[in-house]
Formats: sequence, structure tokens, C-alpha cells
Amino acid sequence: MSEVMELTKSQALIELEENYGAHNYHPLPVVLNRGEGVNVWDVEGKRYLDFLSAYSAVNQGHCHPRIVNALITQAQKLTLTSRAFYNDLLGEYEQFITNFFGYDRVLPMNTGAEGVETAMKLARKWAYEVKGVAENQAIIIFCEHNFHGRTTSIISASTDEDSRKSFGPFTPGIQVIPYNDANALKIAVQNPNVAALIVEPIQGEAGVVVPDFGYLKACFDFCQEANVLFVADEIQTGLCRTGKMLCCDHEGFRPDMLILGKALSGGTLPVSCVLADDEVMLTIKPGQHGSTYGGNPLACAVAIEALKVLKDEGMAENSEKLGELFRAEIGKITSPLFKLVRGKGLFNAIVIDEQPGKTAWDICLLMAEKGLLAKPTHGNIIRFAPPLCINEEQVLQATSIIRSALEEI
Ligand code: IF1
Repeated sequence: MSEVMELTKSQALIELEENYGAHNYHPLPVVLNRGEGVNVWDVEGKRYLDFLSAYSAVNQGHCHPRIVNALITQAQKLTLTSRAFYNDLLGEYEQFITNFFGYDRVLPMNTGAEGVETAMKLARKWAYEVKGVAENQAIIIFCEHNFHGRTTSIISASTDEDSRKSFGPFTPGIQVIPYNDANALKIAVQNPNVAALIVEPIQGEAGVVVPDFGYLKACFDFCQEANVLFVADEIQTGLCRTGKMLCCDHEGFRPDMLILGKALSGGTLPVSCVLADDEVMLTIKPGQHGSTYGGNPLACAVAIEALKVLKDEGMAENSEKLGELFRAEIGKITSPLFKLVRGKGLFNAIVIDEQPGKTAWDICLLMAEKGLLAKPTHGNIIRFAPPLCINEEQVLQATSIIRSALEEI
């Protein structure tokens, strides 16, 4: 017998990341190697309910057979041409997704951050070439506590110290206003140099912050009156997460620009896009924007199937219905650590009244032990966002794990 304690498989793999990877994350100590539907398994073979869904990228469930099949079939045929040539799927995908969401045109990119960057560039170009703002004067409005990604321009709009500190200098032409305050927007859009508002319909990273009903529509109306583009970042809230296809659907209006990502590929590869009408989209001409992988045939095949799955499997309805059940069950918890539950559809969070040794992180560790994976955000908030293929029984299993973790800790 060796004198050194044998590392478990998980510990050994965690150590590899610790030793060879950049330290830009602090994951829960769980090493996964398989997923199916709502479930994931770690390398020791333990099964968990996944209540993060890769931050809503796997809304359709892990390794959805139809999406995986589309991926494999296309991967055996053609994966990438670049946009130097046409490919036989891009046009079909563009027609499909623009009809699906009701826009004239789509601009395909890969990561969510690229989608947001694209929307920023489109908003600026539209401001100069259509609205008539003087060159270099355009302003884009964002909200406090936003999260739109990690690029230098996007973090220029961030109000989070960790995201910004020592990454300056920042991109100019950005104004930040309070969230859930339509009057602040009404005042801000009086400035004729304002090109756009870019906003999350529910703030994810901020801790699933749901604005008052009517806030988004009021902002949309103020934008319309002032000839300012309303840009919805639905990268996390879109694609059935909140109980409708888009979160803005709850308030019954269509944003001028729509940014999608994450679940657009059902968690198989990075696929994002911006949707807009001719007046905005046609301001960008050949050579002015793009990406090597954007609009690749593999992504097109996967995205078409990922969108069809959402509709065919009634995932918006399931999200709406089981979200109600989730919040009702969580609402019955009497632990003094439990402050409140909030959310829409299956996009929810609980706020923890932390005590020493009883932090949100400690609770997440205990829930993992009991077979449920979720991640704290901002210290005392735990986000719950399972795949939307979840059923009633699995929701009840989850809420009973959450309750027992809060009671036992
Ligand atoms: C990470 C948070 C979630 C997003 C919205 C754009 C992006 C995101 C509304 C960028 C990304 C992620 C990225 C992920 C953690 C995560 C997150 F906690 F940081 F805020 F989901 F809530 N717009 N969200 O939520 O998309 O470039 O990453 O594809 O590890 O940073 P991306």
C-alpha cells in the first residue's frame, strides 16, 4: 500500500485543471462525463439532476437525440466552408429562423458575446447612416448589474468590479441607467445621440432579477417615440426558458433587434445570432463584419433542429407550468435560511439568509451530495434552471432535495 492517499478520479481530474488551466473559474467540485435529458453523471457514476443547464444552453435537455442526430449527420457531410463561399444550409437556416421569430434578416455568429458585439456595431451603424447621429457620437444605453459577456466592449458597460477591474481602458459611447426604472430610460433617450438600449428581459447574472410587469413594454414605447432601437439580449431568457418562446412575449411586443445564443444549439456547439429588419441589418455591407465560423453548415443544421425541438416538445408550456409548481413547492420551505424565491417559468432563484457555515455555496455542496446541481451567484443567491424537458416528478424530487438541504444544513 502506498503511503500517499489515493486521489479519487474526480480529485485527480480537478487537480489537472488546477495545474494546467487558467484560474478564471471556481466550479463546484463535481466532474461530469455524461448527460441525458435532465440528468448528468460524474466520473464516479453518481447521477444528478442538472439545475443549471449550462446556464440555459441545454434547454432541450442533455444530448437530445434529434439534435445530436442532426449534428452527426451534418458532421459527416460538411462542417465549415467559411463565408468565402456559399453553403447549401445557410440560406435554408436564415429563412427558417427569420420566419420563426418574424424578422427580415439574421446575422449568424457563434458565442453570445459575439452576438452582443454584433448588435452594438449594428446599432452604431444604424445611428450614423439612418438616424443621422454625427460620426463617433453614438451612445448605447445599458442597465446597472447587466451581464452581456466578457469582451472588452461589453465589459465597458458592466457595473461589476470583478468583470472590469484592471481590464481598462474601456469603450466609450456607453451610458448606464438603473434597471426596472422606465423613467430613467425616458430621460436618457431625450439625448438625440442615443442609438439603442441593450437590455436583458430578466437579469440572469444579477440573480434572476425580474422587472415589474410592463417595464419592458414601457421601455420599448419610449424607444419608439425617440427613434432609439430596443435590443433584447435573450441569450439566456429566450428559447422557452421563462415560459414563452421569448421573454419579451410576456409583454406582447417585438424588439427591434433580438440577440440569441446558448440554447440555439441545444448545448452542442456555440451558435448565436442577431435578428433585425432591413433598415438596421442592411447598414452592414460586405467586409464590414463577420466570423470564420458564423453561419457554418453544422451550426445551421443543429440550430434548425434545436428550434424545432423546442416547439415540437411544447417546452414553453412545460416551462410555464412546471415553473409555477417549482415556486409553489419552494414557497412551502420554512427554513430560516430561506428568504424568498423569484423567477418566471423555469428560470428561478432563491435568496439565502446566510450564516457562518451555512452559505449558498455550502448549500450547493450539500445539494450536490443529495443529487442536485445548482450554482450560487452573488454570494447569497442560488439559481435554478433545469432543462425544459423536466417532468413533474423530477421537479418534486428537486424541490424535496432543496428543502432537505436547507433544513439539514
Ligand atoms: C460564463 C452569468 C449566466 C448572458 C447574457 C450574453 C452572454 C451571457 C444575458 C454571453 C452569458 C453566462 C456565461 C457564463 C456564465 C453565464 C451567466 F452568470 F455569468 F451571468 F448565464 F447567468 N448575454 N452568460 O447570460 O454569452 O459569450 O458566454 O456565450 O461562464 O461566463 P457567451
